[in-house]
Amino acid sequence: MASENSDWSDDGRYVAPTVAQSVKILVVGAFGVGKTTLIGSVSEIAPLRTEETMTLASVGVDSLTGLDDKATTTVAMDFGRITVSPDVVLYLFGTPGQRRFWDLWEGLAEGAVGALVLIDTRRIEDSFEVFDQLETRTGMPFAVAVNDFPGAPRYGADQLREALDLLPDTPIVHCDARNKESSAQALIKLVEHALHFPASEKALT
Ligand SMILES: Nc1nc2c(ncn2[C@@H]2O[C@H](COP(=O)(O)OP(=O)(O)O)[C@@H](O)[C@H]2O)c(=O)[nH]1
Ligand SMILES: [Mg+2]
Repeated sequence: MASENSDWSDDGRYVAPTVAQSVKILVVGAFGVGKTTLIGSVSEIAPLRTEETMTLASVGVDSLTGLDDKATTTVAMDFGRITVSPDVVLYLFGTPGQRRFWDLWEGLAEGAVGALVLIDTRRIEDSFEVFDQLETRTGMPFAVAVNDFPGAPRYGADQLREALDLLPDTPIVHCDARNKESSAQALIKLVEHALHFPASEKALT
């Protein structure tokens, strides 16, 4: 029975009855750029995380520079959900950027309308393989979200576009992955872009 305090609005367990469209989104990026943080801050359901305490074995494989308090690394993926308008719900799949997880992308990319690529300007080069993977293996539309870490160099959109070799229409937004509103805006930018992405480009995959 519909009431002001219906189950879905109370605790976020259920999708609102007005939701007509489910959109699958990937949240990708190099190690430590804030994927788990972003999904955790926007998700209206308790995010599903598959993180394990980093062992000595991964030290040296996953660069920890600038991430002194990061003690976990995502071994498989994060999952979350956000209702962005009365009729649209986004399902978020956070995917590890490290090359050794690329096979995971194959299945996760299926049916996804686009990807939000998080970057940390202190370590832009760590993102190159993620862009490479997106462009050569999935071909899906993406938007770039610069997660503004304190003390990270601030670059203009033109500088980033050049450094990352992005197409002129690829959106670049700034966000604070810890902030729900800011993270939601980045996701909305991606969805808007993905919906306008020409079908001919999608077919190039
Ligand atoms: N200052 C700041 N720290 C952040 C931000 N986003 C993430 N972090 C921290 O950076 C570290 C890496 O974030 P995490 O979400 O685990 O990265 P992931 O490997 O991409 O999932 C964690 O310690 C976060 O608390 C941010 O926007 N600002
Ligand atoms: Mg993570």
